Amino acid sequence: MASTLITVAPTGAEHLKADWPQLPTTLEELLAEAKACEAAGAGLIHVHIRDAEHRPSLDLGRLRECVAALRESTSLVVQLSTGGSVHDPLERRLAVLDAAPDSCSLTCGSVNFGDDVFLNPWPFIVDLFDKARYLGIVPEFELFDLGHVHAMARLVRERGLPAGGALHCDLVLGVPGGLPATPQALAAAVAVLPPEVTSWSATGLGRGHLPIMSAALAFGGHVRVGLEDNTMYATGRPVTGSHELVARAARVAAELQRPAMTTAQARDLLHLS
Ligand code: KMH
Ligand code: ZN
Repeated sequence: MASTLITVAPTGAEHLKADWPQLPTTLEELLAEAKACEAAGAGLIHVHIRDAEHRPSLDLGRLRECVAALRESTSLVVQLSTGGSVHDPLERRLAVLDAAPDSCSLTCGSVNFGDDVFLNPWPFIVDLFDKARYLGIVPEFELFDLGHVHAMARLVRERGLPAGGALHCDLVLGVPGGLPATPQALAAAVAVLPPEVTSWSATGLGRGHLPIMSAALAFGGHVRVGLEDNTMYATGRPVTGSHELVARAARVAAELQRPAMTTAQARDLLHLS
Protein backbone atom coordinates (compact mmCIF):
# COMPACT_ATOMS: atom_id res chain seq x y z
CA MET A 1 0.00 0.00 0.00
CA ALA A 2 1.31 3.45 -0.90
CA SER A 3 1.98 5.61 2.12
CA THR A 4 1.97 9.33 2.83
CA LEU A 5 4.80 11.61 3.85
CA ILE A 6 3.44 14.04 6.43
CA THR A 7 5.66 17.07 6.76
CA VAL A 8 5.15 19.32 9.73
CA ALA A 9 5.98 23.03 9.66
CA PRO A 10 5.47 24.00 13.30
CA THR A 11 6.76 27.58 13.52
CA GLY A 12 7.42 29.61 10.35
CA ALA A 13 8.60 33.18 10.34
CA GLU A 14 5.36 35.11 10.14
CA HIS A 15 3.26 34.45 13.24
CA LEU A 16 3.96 36.36 16.44
CA LYS A 17 4.45 34.52 19.71
CA ALA A 18 2.42 37.27 21.39
CA ASP A 19 -0.58 36.35 19.23
CA TRP A 20 0.00 32.58 19.20
CA PRO A 21 1.57 31.41 22.50
CA GLN A 22 1.27 27.79 21.30
CA LEU A 23 3.85 28.53 18.56
CA PRO A 24 7.08 26.62 19.41
CA THR A 25 9.67 29.41 19.45
CA THR A 26 12.16 28.07 22.02
CA LEU A 27 14.29 24.99 21.45
CA GLU A 28 12.54 23.18 24.29
CA GLU A 29 9.12 23.93 22.82
CA LEU A 30 10.26 22.88 19.36
CA LEU A 31 11.64 19.56 20.62
CA ALA A 32 8.45 18.78 22.53
CA GLU A 33 6.35 19.59 19.45
CA ALA A 34 8.65 17.58 17.18
CA LYS A 35 8.36 14.50 19.41
CA ALA A 36 4.56 14.82 19.53
CA CYS A 37 4.43 15.23 15.75
CA GLU A 38 6.62 12.18 15.16
CA ALA A 39 4.37 10.13 17.45
CA ALA A 40 1.34 11.40 15.51
CA GLY A 41 2.77 10.36 12.12
CA ALA A 42 5.09 13.09 10.82
CA GLY A 43 8.13 12.00 8.81
CA LEU A 44 9.83 15.34 8.16
CA ILE A 45 10.05 18.60 10.08
CA HIS A 46 10.43 21.95 8.27
CA VAL A 47 12.19 24.22 10.73
CA HIS A 48 12.33 27.99 11.22
CA ILE A 49 13.98 29.05 14.45
CA ARG A 50 13.45 32.13 16.61
CA ASP A 51 15.78 34.19 18.80
CA ALA A 52 15.46 34.78 22.56
CA GLU A 53 12.83 37.45 21.85
CA HIS A 54 10.85 34.98 19.68
CA ARG A 55 11.79 36.83 16.47
CA PRO A 56 12.76 34.90 13.30
CA SER A 57 16.47 34.07 13.33
CA LEU A 58 19.06 32.53 11.03
CA ASP A 59 21.74 32.44 13.71
CA LEU A 60 24.10 29.64 12.68
CA GLY A 61 24.94 28.58 16.23
CA ARG A 62 21.26 28.24 17.11
CA LEU A 63 20.56 26.40 13.84
CA ARG A 64 23.36 23.89 14.51
CA GLU A 65 22.16 23.36 18.08
CA CYS A 66 18.62 22.84 16.80
CA VAL A 67 19.66 20.28 14.16
CA ALA A 68 21.70 18.33 16.72
CA ALA A 69 18.89 18.40 19.31
CA LEU A 70 16.24 17.27 16.81
CA ARG A 71 18.48 14.41 15.69
CA GLU A 72 19.05 13.36 19.28
CA SER A 73 15.37 13.49 20.30
CA THR A 74 13.63 12.31 17.13
CA SER A 75 14.25 10.36 13.94
CA LEU A 76 12.43 12.94 11.82
CA VAL A 77 14.06 14.13 8.61
CA VAL A 78 15.35 17.58 9.60
CA GLN A 79 14.75 20.26 7.01
CA LEU A 80 15.94 23.82 7.61
CA SER A 81 14.18 26.68 5.90
CA THR A 82 16.40 28.70 3.60
CA GLY A 83 13.42 30.98 2.98
CA GLY A 84 13.69 32.54 6.42
CA SER A 85 11.58 35.68 6.68
CA VAL A 86 10.98 38.19 3.87
CA HIS A 87 13.47 40.49 5.65
CA ASP A 88 16.43 38.08 5.65
CA PRO A 89 19.32 38.86 3.26
CA LEU A 90 20.20 36.26 0.64
CA GLU A 91 23.75 35.61 1.99
CA ARG A 92 22.37 34.67 5.41
CA ARG A 93 19.79 32.39 3.83
CA LEU A 94 22.55 30.66 1.85
CA ALA A 95 24.61 30.24 5.03
CA VAL A 96 21.80 28.17 6.61
CA LEU A 97 23.24 25.17 4.73
CA ASP A 98 26.36 25.36 6.92
CA ALA A 99 24.23 23.97 9.76
CA ALA A 100 24.22 20.68 7.78
CA PRO A 101 20.57 19.62 7.93
CA ASP A 102 19.31 16.50 6.10
CA SER A 103 17.20 18.67 3.83
CA CYS A 104 16.63 22.32 3.01
CA SER A 105 13.78 24.24 1.45
CA LEU A 106 14.60 25.87 -1.88
CA THR A 107 12.04 28.25 -3.35
CA CYS A 108 12.09 28.39 -7.12
CA GLY A 109 11.18 32.01 -7.71
CA SER A 110 10.16 35.33 -6.21
CA VAL A 111 6.58 35.93 -5.17
CA ASN A 112 4.54 38.76 -3.72
CA PHE A 113 3.99 37.78 -0.09
CA GLY A 114 1.14 39.89 1.22
CA ASP A 115 2.50 43.44 1.24
CA ASP A 116 6.09 42.15 1.01
CA VAL A 117 8.15 40.32 -1.60
CA PHE A 118 9.70 36.91 -0.95
CA LEU A 119 12.81 37.34 -3.07
CA ASN A 120 14.41 34.40 -4.86
CA PRO A 121 16.40 35.61 -7.89
CA TRP A 122 17.65 32.98 -10.34
CA PRO A 123 21.38 33.27 -9.41
CA PHE A 124 20.46 32.73 -5.75
CA ILE A 125 18.41 29.65 -6.63
CA VAL A 126 21.39 28.23 -8.54
CA ASP A 127 23.81 29.03 -5.69
CA LEU A 128 21.52 27.31 -3.17
CA PHE A 129 21.08 24.29 -5.42
CA ASP A 130 24.82 23.91 -6.08
CA LYS A 131 25.82 24.41 -2.45
CA ALA A 132 23.19 21.96 -1.21
CA ARG A 133 24.40 19.33 -3.67
CA TYR A 134 28.05 19.93 -2.74
CA LEU A 135 27.18 19.43 0.94
CA GLY A 136 24.95 16.40 0.28
CA ILE A 137 21.82 18.19 1.54
CA VAL A 138 18.60 17.14 -0.18
CA PRO A 139 16.51 20.12 -1.27
CA GLU A 140 12.75 20.30 -1.20
CA PHE A 141 11.66 22.65 -3.97
CA GLU A 142 9.03 25.10 -2.73
CA LEU A 143 6.63 26.15 -5.48
CA PHE A 144 4.31 29.09 -4.76
CA ASP A 145 3.29 29.75 -8.35
CA LEU A 146 3.11 28.05 -11.74
CA GLY A 147 6.23 29.86 -12.92
CA HIS A 148 8.14 28.25 -10.05
CA VAL A 149 7.30 24.82 -11.49
CA HIS A 150 8.94 25.80 -14.75
CA ALA A 151 11.93 27.29 -12.93
CA MET A 152 12.43 24.00 -11.06
CA ALA A 153 12.32 22.11 -14.36
CA ARG A 154 14.87 24.53 -15.85
CA LEU A 155 17.10 24.10 -12.81
CA VAL A 156 17.32 20.31 -13.02
CA ARG A 157 17.71 20.37 -16.78
CA GLU A 158 20.56 22.87 -16.60
CA ARG A 159 22.25 21.65 -13.39
CA GLY A 160 21.21 17.99 -13.09
CA LEU A 161 19.55 16.23 -10.17
CA PRO A 162 20.10 17.17 -6.52
CA ALA A 163 22.03 15.10 -3.98
CA GLY A 164 20.67 11.55 -3.85
CA GLY A 165 18.94 11.82 -7.23
CA ALA A 166 15.35 12.14 -5.97
CA LEU A 167 13.34 15.25 -6.81
CA HIS A 168 10.80 16.21 -4.16
CA CYS A 169 8.79 19.40 -4.31
CA ASP A 170 6.16 21.07 -2.17
CA LEU A 171 3.34 23.15 -3.63
CA VAL A 172 2.45 26.03 -1.33
CA LEU A 173 -0.97 27.46 -2.10
CA GLY A 174 -2.73 30.44 -0.59
CA VAL A 175 0.03 33.03 -0.18
CA PRO A 176 -1.47 36.37 -1.27
CA GLY A 177 0.50 36.78 -4.50
CA GLY A 178 0.87 33.10 -5.38
CA LEU A 179 -1.41 30.24 -6.39
CA PRO A 180 -4.78 30.32 -4.62
CA ALA A 181 -5.47 27.48 -2.19
CA THR A 182 -8.02 25.67 -4.33
CA PRO A 183 -8.04 22.09 -5.63
CA GLN A 184 -8.34 23.56 -9.15
CA ALA A 185 -5.09 25.48 -8.77
CA LEU A 186 -3.40 22.43 -7.26
CA ALA A 187 -4.56 20.32 -10.21
CA ALA A 188 -3.13 22.89 -12.64
CA ALA A 189 0.25 22.83 -10.90
CA VAL A 190 0.39 19.04 -10.60
CA ALA A 191 -0.43 18.75 -14.31
CA VAL A 192 2.73 20.64 -15.28
CA LEU A 193 5.20 19.01 -12.87
CA PRO A 194 8.18 17.81 -14.90
CA PRO A 195 8.81 14.06 -15.29
CA GLU A 196 11.94 14.27 -13.11
CA VAL A 197 9.74 14.80 -10.02
CA THR A 198 9.79 11.64 -7.89
CA SER A 199 7.41 12.89 -5.17
CA TRP A 200 5.42 15.99 -4.31
CA SER A 201 3.49 17.35 -1.39
CA ALA A 202 1.15 20.28 -0.96
CA THR A 203 0.07 22.69 1.72
CA GLY A 204 -2.82 25.13 1.75
CA LEU A 205 -2.62 28.23 3.90
CA GLY A 206 -5.34 29.19 6.32
CA ARG A 207 -8.82 28.22 5.10
CA GLY A 208 -7.18 26.35 2.23
CA HIS A 209 -5.64 23.85 4.63
CA LEU A 210 -8.33 21.15 4.49
CA PRO A 211 -9.25 21.46 0.78
CA ILE A 212 -5.59 21.23 -0.23
CA MET A 213 -4.78 18.38 2.16
CA SER A 214 -7.77 16.41 0.85
CA ALA A 215 -7.02 17.18 -2.80
CA ALA A 216 -3.31 16.38 -2.44
CA LEU A 217 -4.16 12.95 -1.01
CA ALA A 218 -6.78 12.38 -3.71
CA PHE A 219 -4.24 13.31 -6.43
CA GLY A 220 -1.68 10.87 -5.00
CA GLY A 221 0.55 13.48 -3.35
CA HIS A 222 1.95 13.94 0.13
CA VAL A 223 0.95 16.62 2.63
CA ARG A 224 2.44 19.36 4.75
CA VAL A 225 0.63 20.69 7.80
CA GLY A 226 1.50 22.89 10.76
CA LEU A 227 1.09 26.24 12.49
CA GLU A 228 3.44 27.92 9.98
CA ASP A 229 0.65 27.54 7.41
CA ASN A 230 -2.53 27.29 9.42
CA THR A 231 -3.49 28.41 12.92
CA MET A 232 -7.13 27.25 13.02
CA TYR A 233 -8.20 23.63 13.52
CA ALA A 234 -11.81 24.52 12.70
CA THR A 235 -13.87 27.68 12.55
CA GLY A 236 -13.43 29.48 15.86
CA ARG A 237 -11.12 26.79 17.25
CA PRO A 238 -7.38 27.58 17.19
CA VAL A 239 -4.81 24.80 16.74
CA THR A 240 -3.35 23.92 20.15
CA GLY A 241 -0.21 22.44 18.56
CA SER A 242 0.90 21.22 15.13
CA HIS A 243 0.69 17.60 16.35
CA GLU A 244 -3.12 17.97 16.18
CA LEU A 245 -2.89 18.75 12.48
CA VAL A 246 -0.46 15.86 11.93
CA ALA A 247 -2.79 13.48 13.75
CA ARG A 248 -5.77 14.58 11.67
CA ALA A 249 -3.78 14.26 8.42
CA ALA A 250 -2.66 10.77 9.49
CA ARG A 251 -6.26 9.75 10.21
CA VAL A 252 -7.51 11.03 6.86
CA ALA A 253 -4.60 9.42 5.00
CA ALA A 254 -5.21 6.08 6.74
CA GLU A 255 -8.90 6.18 5.78
CA LEU A 256 -7.84 6.83 2.18
CA GLN A 257 -5.59 3.73 2.32
CA ARG A 258 -2.46 5.92 2.26
CA PRO A 259 -1.20 5.60 5.87
CA ALA A 260 1.46 7.90 7.27
CA MET A 261 5.03 6.96 6.41
CA THR A 262 7.55 6.04 9.01
CA THR A 263 10.62 8.26 9.25
CA ALA A 264 12.66 5.44 7.67
CA GLN A 265 10.27 5.40 4.71
CA ALA A 266 10.55 9.18 4.48
CA ARG A 267 14.35 8.84 4.22
CA ASP A 268 13.93 6.26 1.47
CA LEU A 269 11.50 8.50 -0.40
CA LEU A 270 13.99 11.38 -0.40
CA HIS A 271 17.00 9.13 -1.07
CA LEU A 272 18.64 10.21 2.17
CA SER A 273 21.38 7.88 3.22
N1 KMH B 1 8.71 32.68 5.44
C1 KMH B 1 8.53 32.80 4.04
C2 KMH B 1 8.94 34.17 3.58
C3 KMH B 1 10.66 28.49 3.28
O1 KMH B 1 10.63 28.20 4.46
O2 KMH B 1 11.55 28.12 2.54
C4 KMH B 1 9.29 31.79 3.29
C5 KMH B 1 9.10 30.38 3.66
C6 KMH B 1 9.61 29.38 2.69
O3 KMH B 1 8.61 30.03 4.71
ZN1 ZN C 1 8.95 27.86 5.82
